[in-house]
Amino acid sequence: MDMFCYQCQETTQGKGCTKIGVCGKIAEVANLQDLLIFTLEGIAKLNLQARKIGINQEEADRFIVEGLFSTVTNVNFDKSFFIEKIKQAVALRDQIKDNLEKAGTNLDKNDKAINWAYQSDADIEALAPQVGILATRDDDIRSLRSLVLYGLKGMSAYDYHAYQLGYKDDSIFEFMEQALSKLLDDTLTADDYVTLVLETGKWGVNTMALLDKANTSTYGNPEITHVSIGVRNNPAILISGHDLKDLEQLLEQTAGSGVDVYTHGEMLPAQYYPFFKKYPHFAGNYGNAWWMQDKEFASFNGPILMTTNCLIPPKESYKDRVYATGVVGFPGIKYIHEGPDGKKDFTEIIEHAKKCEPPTQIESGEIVGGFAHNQVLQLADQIVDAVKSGAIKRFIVMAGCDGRMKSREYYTEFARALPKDTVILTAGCAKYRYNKLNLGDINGIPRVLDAGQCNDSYSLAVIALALKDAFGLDDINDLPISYNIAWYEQKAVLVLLALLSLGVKNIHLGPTLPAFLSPNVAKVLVDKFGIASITDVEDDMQILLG
Ligand code: FSO
Ligand code: SF4
Repeated sequence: MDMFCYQCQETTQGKGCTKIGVCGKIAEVANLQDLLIFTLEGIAKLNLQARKIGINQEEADRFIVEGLFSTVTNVNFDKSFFIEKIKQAVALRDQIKDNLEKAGTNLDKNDKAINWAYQSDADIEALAPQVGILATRDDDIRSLRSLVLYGLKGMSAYDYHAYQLGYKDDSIFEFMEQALSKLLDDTLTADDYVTLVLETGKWGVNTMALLDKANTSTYGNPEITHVSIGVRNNPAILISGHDLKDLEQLLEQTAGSGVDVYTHGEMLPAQYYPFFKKYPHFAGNYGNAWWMQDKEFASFNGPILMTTNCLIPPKESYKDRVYATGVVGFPGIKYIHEGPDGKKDFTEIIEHAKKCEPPTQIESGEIVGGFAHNQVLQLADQIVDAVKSGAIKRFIVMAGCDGRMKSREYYTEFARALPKDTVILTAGCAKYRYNKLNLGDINGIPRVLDAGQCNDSYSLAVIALALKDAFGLDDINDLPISYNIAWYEQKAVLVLLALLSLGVKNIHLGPTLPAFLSPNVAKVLVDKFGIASITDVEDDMQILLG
């Protein structure tokens, strides 16, 4: 069976995965994800009409967000999950349709997204390969639609986390529905889609701001924190992904059990929140970025809870220790459901941990983080003085993702080669390429300032805007800040669009430009925003440091 997916940086030959994903996603799952999105586009159209007459369903908003999130790279690999989700989507869509018809709305009988039906699973599987991104024939329109769709996927992840903590903004749902419905509108021109791309970035900023508010209101403002990267001698659970609410419940339920909890990958920044410091069994961070999990999960010895991406197909040696929750899935691994009260019962994982050996030590020492906007703004005077005195010549934003490709060693070399009067601002799992290099500090300010998870790239924008004011500048691009961003999956696409919408220019993007940029769309990004791909460390040092 064929498939087509080019949504992440590691896509086959920099063009597209057509037989199986480099990530391990099989063709059937890729196609079912496309059909789920097609059906969500139908729901979006209908719910927009329902909004106009005041009968929109919040259930649909939430369903769209969860559905989109489940199709992000390395979230869910489970065919049965997608068949079930598609069936639920059709049922929900038809229910909104009924309500609209009862209210006297005339619906388009020829619109496949709102009318397709199935008798059996075979019908679903037959339609799935026909509705992917290749159904858009024009290269440039397809490219722009991809940018919007992947931006929306990133947005769904951040909105989902905010929602889990009880924070929602109906205007974000409405924007997502408008944007999704426009992906099927053949009357729109390339210019219309360029506008939509930038709007997606603007709503990306709003969504990240909402999540920032949800996180900091619930767990306090991240603060400078030294995190142990060694191990203790107790059995333990490793928690990965981005969901802080899952972490809270796990810490609460493991308290006093004799089982420690460690973070992995993108869960590391949870250590920076005051709220989580009250748990003495919150033992530290184990390992590195997502792609090293096949070795690190094996040596951890205890169970692992994946709350979001990035999951890689688990090896048999540790598969029975991997648990999924939320929108994560992989055939054959155990799943922890959320109860109707929003609570999850982690007893099974805790009992499992008690039977396991303590983690095998792979590193020792500690790393420092917690430089989100509130903490950095407390240091603002010190930072402004250091810039004025020339002690800090430049900041380099190196946020984004890490990945498997050998070419990503560039980021370690780049960080190492940066002059001693520069400071790296980071967020996301990209940090693991240089956060253990001991790059020192400048007058007490560490040379790697980690703001948090990829969504905390928002913090970096807040910091840049505050520095702009502190220096009395009119243009964010006049700051001594350069951008050398690494991307991998669709949240990074949203972060990129968010930065563009804030007017940030001359972003360097790597290790390769997205396969979904057509030559013309890439040209717009280059001409309008000065986007460039990375070259080599020496040349980029010249370009980015001037
Ligand atoms: Fe990384 Fe994966 Fe956070 Fe992504 S763990 S790659 S951009 O999911 O979301 O930074
Ligand atoms: Fe390929 Fe990336 Fe899509 Fe996986 S997510 S199938 S690696 S393009």
